[in-house]
This record gives sequence, C-alpha cells and structure tokens, in this order.
Amino acid sequence: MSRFKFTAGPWNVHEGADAFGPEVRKTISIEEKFKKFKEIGLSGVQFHDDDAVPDMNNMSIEEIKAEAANVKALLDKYGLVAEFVAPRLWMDSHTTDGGFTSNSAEDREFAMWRALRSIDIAKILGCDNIVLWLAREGTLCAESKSPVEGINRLISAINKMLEYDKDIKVLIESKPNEPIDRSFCPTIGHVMAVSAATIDPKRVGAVLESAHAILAGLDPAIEMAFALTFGKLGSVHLNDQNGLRYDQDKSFGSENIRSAFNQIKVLCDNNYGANGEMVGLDVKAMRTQKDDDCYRHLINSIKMVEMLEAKVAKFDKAFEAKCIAERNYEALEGYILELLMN
Ligand code: XUL
Ligand code: MN
Repeated sequence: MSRFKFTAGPWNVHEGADAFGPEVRKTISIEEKFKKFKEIGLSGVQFHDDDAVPDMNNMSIEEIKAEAANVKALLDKYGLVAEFVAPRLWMDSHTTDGGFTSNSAEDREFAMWRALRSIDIAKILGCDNIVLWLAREGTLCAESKSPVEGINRLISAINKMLEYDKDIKVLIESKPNEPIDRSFCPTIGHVMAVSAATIDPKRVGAVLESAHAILAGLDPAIEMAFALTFGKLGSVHLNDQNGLRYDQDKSFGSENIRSAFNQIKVLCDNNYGANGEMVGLDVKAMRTQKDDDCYRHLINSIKMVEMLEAKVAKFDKAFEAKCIAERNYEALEGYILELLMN
C-alpha cells in the first residue's frame, strides 16, 4: 500500500501513434479507462479540457458545463476524483504560433477563452487545479517573439485566470524542449519566478515531470525540492527518460532507480500529499505493447513507487547521520546502492 494517491490522464492509455508511425492499438472509451483506472489502484484522473468536453470549440458555455457534468457523474460512478484540467493549447489552428504568447491578438484571445473554459470545467468536475503545459509558449524562430513581452503576456494571462475564480490554483508544468526551439518556461526555477510576479503567488505553483527535468539536464528530485521549498509543488508527473532524446514518458524508475528513489524520498521526507497533492503518472506504453496488457506501464509505475516507499521506510537515518558527521559520503553512497540492490 502506498501513502500516495495516484492519478493518470486518458492520454496515458493511448493508441501508440508516434511522430514516425501510425496507431497500433485500439481506441478505448473514456468510461472503460475510468473503470480500469479504478481497478489498478488510481484515485483520480487528470484532464485536458477537451478530454472532458470534446468539440468544446463549437459549444456554448452552457453546453460545455452540461457535458462536464456528465463526466463528473462518470467519475462518481467509479469512485474517482478529478485532479486537474489543462487547456490543450497546442492542437488547434488558433495556437500554431502559441496561445498566451502568440503574435496574433485573436489567437491570444482564443487561448484565454480555453483557459477560462478549463476553469468552468474544473469547477464542475470538483477540482481547483488548472495545469498549464506551455507546449507552444516560446519560439520556433528565436527572433519571432520578444521574450520579455512573451513572459509578460504569460503572467497577465495567469492573472486573468486568478481573477476569474478566487479558488482556482494555476500549476505550470515546466518543459525545456517544447516548443522544440526555445521555451519561455523550461524549469521549475522559471515557474517560481513567474509565480512570484503574479497577483497571487500563493495560488501559482508547479508540476514537475521527471522526464522534463532530465531533458533540461537537471535532477528531478532537486527540481521537486526547489518547488517544495516554496510550498509550491502542486503535482508531479512521475516517469523516466533515457537521456536527451525525443520525449519518452517511460515507466517510472525504468531507466534510473537511484534517481527514482531520490524522487520518492524527497516527496516522503517533505510530507508531499498532506495538503491533498496527488502523484500523477505521465507514462506511456511502448508502441510494441498489445491491447490485452495496455495498462501495464501504469501498474509497473505504481509498483515502483510502492517498492521505493518501502526502501525509504528502511532507510537508516542514524547511519546517514554518522556518515555526514564523518563526511564519509563514499560510505553513504555505498549504503544507498546496497539498499537499492537488496
Ligand atoms: C507533455 C506533457 C503533457 C502534460 C499535460 O510533455 O507532459 O502530457 O502533462 O498536458
Ligand atoms: Mn506531463
């Protein structure tokens, strides 16, 4: 049993298409995913706005809210909660050049409309977290946007969200390699600075995804710790990544068990979850995986967290203190490797 509550998004059980090849698995309905999520031990679901309300661009606000209420009923049916809603500001023709930071005023207005509708949807799903993964907020051509103007536009968009609803929290998910040229918010440090510049910094925090930290050449546990220091780690996306490659979303701990251990250790040591924070698993099945076992990457990731929690519980703090007092970090490192291998 874990101390954490786990979540995943409908996109984490996907058809397997990648940049170089077509779908390899059948499409699963959202209800079937909810049912299976519950069975494998998840407590909640993460949503993009249009995961909850497909075709929302062509709907009135009242129609959007009615559809969100149907999804809420489905969550209730399976005993699941919603963890967050994220406006999907990267698929639409209006967001080709970015959403909040687009050079087009009309496109920026569209991005704001989606962000406010995400808040409407979140309220009906019973959650206060809005996640911003800023997939296209940056440049493909460095000179195409003023970075200062872009970052100011991002801050004022967040301010409008904070003003729209007094309870909503905005969590920025940093990622260094999207847009694929230059990102305006690549790391947790950038997120903390943007948070501090908003009208209500207490309501603007971060989501740290393990792979995104690795892609920035940073340590995921330290990135988590950085946000925890300011009380601003609103969620995590645990996964793994094999070096500086195309975004992989591998199962948690599948590449680097010591790094995975340190992520779980920093979460446990700092009582992550005590204020309702959940552990998101942003993992994707390998393209080779067949339909009949297409939730295995989620099951494996939960199991890895649980096994590492057991290692954290076994961790000999007295031995750690002795090593630190003697400045014998070789002994401490040897102990960690032994703990993980046994
Ligand atoms: C992209 C990513 C997204 C966000 C949610 O790399 O991690 O899945 O987590 O939009
Ligand atoms: Mn993610």
